Amino acid sequence: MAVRYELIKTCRQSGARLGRLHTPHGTVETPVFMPVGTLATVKTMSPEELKEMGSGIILSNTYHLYLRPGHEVVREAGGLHRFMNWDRAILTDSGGFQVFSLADLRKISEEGVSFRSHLSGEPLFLSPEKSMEIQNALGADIIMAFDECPPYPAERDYVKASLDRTYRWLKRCTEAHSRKEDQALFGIIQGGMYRDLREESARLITSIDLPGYAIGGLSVGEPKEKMYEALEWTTPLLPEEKPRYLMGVGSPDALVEGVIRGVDMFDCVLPTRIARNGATMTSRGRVVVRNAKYARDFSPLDPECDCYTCRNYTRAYLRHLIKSDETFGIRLTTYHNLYFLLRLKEKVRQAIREDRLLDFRDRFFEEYYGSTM
Ligand code: PRF
Ligand code: ZN
Repeated sequence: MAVRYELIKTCRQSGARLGRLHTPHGTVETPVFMPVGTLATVKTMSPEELKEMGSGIILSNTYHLYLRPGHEVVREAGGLHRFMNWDRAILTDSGGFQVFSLADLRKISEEGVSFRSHLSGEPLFLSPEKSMEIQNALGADIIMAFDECPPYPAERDYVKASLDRTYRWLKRCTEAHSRKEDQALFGIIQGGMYRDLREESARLITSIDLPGYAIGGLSVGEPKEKMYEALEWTTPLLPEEKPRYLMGVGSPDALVEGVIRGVDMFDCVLPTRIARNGATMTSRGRVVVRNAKYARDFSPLDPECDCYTCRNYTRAYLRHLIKSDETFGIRLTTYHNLYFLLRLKEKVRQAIREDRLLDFRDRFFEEYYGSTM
């Protein structure tokens, strides 16, 4: 098998899992946060910087790379790892989600999704087979099934039809996947916010033996509490010996609450996206460095952080750069935000090791959400 999950221990206080994910491009400790590199780059970060901050796996996107530069170009380059000079692990999403959030004039049928490129307007088509062809050409260590993620809220009948289709599409993905020896295909559980449908989807998807399973369709606009509830319905139905990936979720609270509910892998554009507006996550909560109150603040962004940004620059300087639209400012806030979430995951793993993740959560939330800076 291309990817193997090793469960090391579960936290006696919370039930959270500590593990290792062995991939053809190295081993990552879980729970893990995966920075998002949609267009074959984690915006403004070099691979060296990502490694320096301790990132062992990043996410990239089928939909975007299919549109530009095209998967054939990446194949000719020798695959995504060579193309972007990243020799650690990569996971690619299938396009099933992005085509619904980004493409124009989408039309869904049993065969797949026809749409127009949001870049050129060109008519295109994605299906389970096409997504596998593209992801096999990109060559990521983990590839995702082509699924349908219903919006929130959605009618029960629609969610039911969509989870059934996602299951039929998964079977087509397993047939079309041509690199099983070095690429691990993960199935995706849907089912919206309906408990019985979540359970049904979990049963269907896990009836197919795969190296890992993802939980999709969450963080699509529902209240946080509903997301945690849906997680509680789903993770107990997943096999213990396989990794669980919660797709597109990565706020600090969800990173901790998700782990407590049995999740091993997370990705989110949040740290890189908000960094571009000068918004940062620090040990005492959100700091929007763009704000006027930091104009003469010559203290580090986060006094408790030892990242490159916090060791060398002040809030006043960051504010000046961000306000002046200087790329270096974005690089510095991006570096810090990714470092913050990677460190958070490291602290979570240490708390699991020491059977005190619930205590850690309470302290962390008090410090992050309970006080203002
Ligand atoms: N499916 C896929 N990718 C995703 C999602 C999904 O449901 C989500 C939902 N949060 C994010 N990314 N394929
Ligand atoms: Zn920092």
